[in-house]
Amino acid sequence: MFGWNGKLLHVNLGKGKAVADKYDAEMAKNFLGGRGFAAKILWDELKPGTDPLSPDNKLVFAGGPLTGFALPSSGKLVVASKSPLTWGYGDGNIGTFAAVQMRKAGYDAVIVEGKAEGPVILLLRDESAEFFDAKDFWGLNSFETEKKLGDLYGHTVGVLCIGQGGENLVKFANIVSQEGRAGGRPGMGAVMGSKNLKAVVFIGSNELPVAYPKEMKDLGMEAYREVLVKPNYAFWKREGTMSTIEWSQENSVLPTFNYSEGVFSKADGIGGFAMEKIKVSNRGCPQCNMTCGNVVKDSDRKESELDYENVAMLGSNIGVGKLKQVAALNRVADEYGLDTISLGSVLGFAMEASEKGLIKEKVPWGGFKGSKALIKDIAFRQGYLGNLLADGVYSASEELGKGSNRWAMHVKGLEISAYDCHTTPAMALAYGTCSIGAHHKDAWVIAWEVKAGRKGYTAEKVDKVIELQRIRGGVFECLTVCRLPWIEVGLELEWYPKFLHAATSIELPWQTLNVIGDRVFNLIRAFWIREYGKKWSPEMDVPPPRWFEEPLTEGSFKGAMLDRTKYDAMLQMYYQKRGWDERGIPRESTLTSLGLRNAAKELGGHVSLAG
Ligand code: PTT
Ligand code: SF4
Repeated sequence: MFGWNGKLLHVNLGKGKAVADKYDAEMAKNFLGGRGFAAKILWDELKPGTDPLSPDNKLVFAGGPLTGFALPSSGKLVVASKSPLTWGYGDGNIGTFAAVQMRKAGYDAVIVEGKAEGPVILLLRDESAEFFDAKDFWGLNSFETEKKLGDLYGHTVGVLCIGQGGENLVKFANIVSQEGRAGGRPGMGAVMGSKNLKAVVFIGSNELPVAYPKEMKDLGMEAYREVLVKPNYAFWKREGTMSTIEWSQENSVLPTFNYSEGVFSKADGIGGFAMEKIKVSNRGCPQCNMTCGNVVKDSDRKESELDYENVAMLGSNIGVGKLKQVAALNRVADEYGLDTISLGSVLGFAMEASEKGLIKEKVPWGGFKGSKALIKDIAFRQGYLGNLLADGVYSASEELGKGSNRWAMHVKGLEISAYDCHTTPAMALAYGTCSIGAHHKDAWVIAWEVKAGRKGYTAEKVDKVIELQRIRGGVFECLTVCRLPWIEVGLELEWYPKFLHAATSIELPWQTLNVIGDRVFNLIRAFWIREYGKKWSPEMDVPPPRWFEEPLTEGSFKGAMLDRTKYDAMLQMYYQKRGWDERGIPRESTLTSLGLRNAAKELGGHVSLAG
């Protein structure tokens, strides 16, 4: 095989053993890598009903056939597991040297299972796997952990680690790398913590197997050049994702006060232009010439790397209007290894609960010091409120009751990323049907919808959501390369089959890639249904009641909200186009036509499948 290493590594922490397995070309061609491999491995190897925080759960690190080559933005890694937050499929995509080093060590994926007796660090150096006592590391934050490991092994090795959030099993703890890259929103850091795994260090020294080395070199150089000459490149380097704050504010979709509004009176203070004034440098993922991490000095004079989602969720959504303070909250989230989106959501939920008198703790909107203290309580599961919020917003609303589920902002248990959807039905559908719960990664349809017109609940919108789910949630997640060169500066999609051909010698036109996207999407859907069985319902694909019941009270869309009857009709249209029945369960014929006959058989043992 070219492009792929053809090898997976199974690591059992309980036994202190690592075993390499070969996989066949069929798996490579059918699932590509990254999310595709993770979904296939978790489907095949995980027993339904497994407790996500038990030793039986598996944590997958997976690259794709382009990962690590000198191609635009190819230093990404999928981290996946059964999620402790949602009890469904969970994953994230992290830019890290670990991606490159893992592939150079000879593996396309590493699967970690079992639980070490005490804190452990896993060192994967080419073919060897070593397990180190991590007692001296346990309790360190993610920055301290990386620094200490860097001092030991060099600062260019690949490190994935957890902070105290993961150690204390906060259900939205994520995995951190390179001081500010973070991935695995649905609690992949907690899964790592439950296994007593503080960090994984990857060191690889092999050449990646490439089918056509010269073609690969030339294409890479050409594509990097192409990125540099795109008209939006210079502005992207200045602001990265941060200009989305101004865009969201202008279009009334900036999550504000726990998603009750779409505009924030202090948005100017936290936007891209405000960020430019305090920016000190750019950081980025390996193999990337778009380096979009905006580093600023926060109010504690520490460095903090800002992105749109971090700033909207820890800014407007909780009423904080000073960027340096937002940056300080973002920095502690990175140190503890907590997902900033879920964190901003649970903080907003607590502020609203406090305002409504549902909890005795005082948590005022916009309170910076209080928020910082509460984040620490969450990371260490301290006190009633810290512990309550550490389980995520769904769980907190179940515990509090009193109608708080109407404004607990999640889908399937995963907190919603930073777009208010009172006025955007297609984006609401994208959240409703995303394969990990409410995330924008599969279909960031809102930019298109705002231009195309927000009002309708149309077939065209359903088609657009599916098209984006194929490309973004399917192909980019399986190739495991960053999608931003395409979305943000316009590197044409036609480059990717060419990259694949140079790496693997296989011709996979977009039509075939889209089928792979659908295969993976359906397998992940099957995973959710297998887990939930008879408890599965289309309600799980519906965003929270707030957007259907409480109209916006400010901005140019004052009075607007979603229509539940129309949303339900659009959801049924979506199911039909996907080849799913009215419950949202893939039909047997759909799974079979995607080459998932065995999955259909297995799923049929859990729920009845329509033909
Ligand atoms: C992603 C989610 C996002 S999406 C952001 S900001 W974004 C938040 N970043 C966090 C952070 O930082 N620290 C923290 N403690 N928690 C955070 N949670 C949030 O996580 C990220 C970039 C971004 S920045 C985006 S959109 C794109 N995402 C990609 C993707 O999903 N797939 C892909 N093929 N390419 C992508 N490119 C872009 O990557 P999750 P990163 Mg991320 C500080 O992790 O779980 O996927 O959730 O990984 O290396 O930081 O790159 O406006
Ligand atoms: Fe990483 Fe940004 Fe480059 Fe994507 S564009 S690879 S997120 S630095």
